[in-house]
Amino acid sequence: MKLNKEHMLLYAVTDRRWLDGETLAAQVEKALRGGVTCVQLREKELSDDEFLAEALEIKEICRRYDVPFIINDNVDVAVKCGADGIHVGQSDMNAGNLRRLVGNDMIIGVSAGTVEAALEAEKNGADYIGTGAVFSTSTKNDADAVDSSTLKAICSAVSIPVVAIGGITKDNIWQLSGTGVDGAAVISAIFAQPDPEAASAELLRLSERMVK
Ligand code: TZP
Ligand code: MG
Repeated sequence: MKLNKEHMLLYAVTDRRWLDGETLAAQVEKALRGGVTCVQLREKELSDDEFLAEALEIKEICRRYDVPFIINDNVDVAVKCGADGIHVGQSDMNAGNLRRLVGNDMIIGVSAGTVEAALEAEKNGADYIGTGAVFSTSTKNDADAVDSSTLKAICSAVSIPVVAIGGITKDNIWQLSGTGVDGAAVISAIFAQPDPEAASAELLRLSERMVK
């Protein structure tokens, strides 16, 4: 699947801490019904076998909605499950080495918190940049802050799409207006909500307004 900037509008990153008896696949499907435009499967605790089994299941759901399915960090799982893409952080493999491993068809996303890191990722073949934390968040304890002027500078420096992440909610997403971002990536604003479908639908509407 070829990535375009509309895929960044509402980018759902999974987290199993709020499953509450449900499966992650069921929650992801609710988010898709609400209109999320990209899904990243982010697993920090599963074994590779468990990660792969889950990836295969959720990939099929994303296919039905024609939404890109991205794997966080794990190249092996991304290749084996036939994901549309892989997302890596600064401490993971660099985009150039990753590109050589996964070939030209896979979408590569890179987290970058500075203009230099974003330009480097773009030069190395990244398809989009994820940047944050743009607001404070308790979902990821070690997230560095990216202030609004850095966010703007990153968006103007690169020509690939940029998605903001970190603490974004329906109440503060409007504050990203004018920064140049192509959308919002969220975890808790969808997966910690009692109704992930309704939360996604509302966030999508707000994100469309924000990027205008
Ligand atoms: N990277 C930077 S902040 C963050 C990640 C994965 C957590 C985002 O979670 P939330 O709940 O949307 O703040
Ligand atoms: Mg990582």
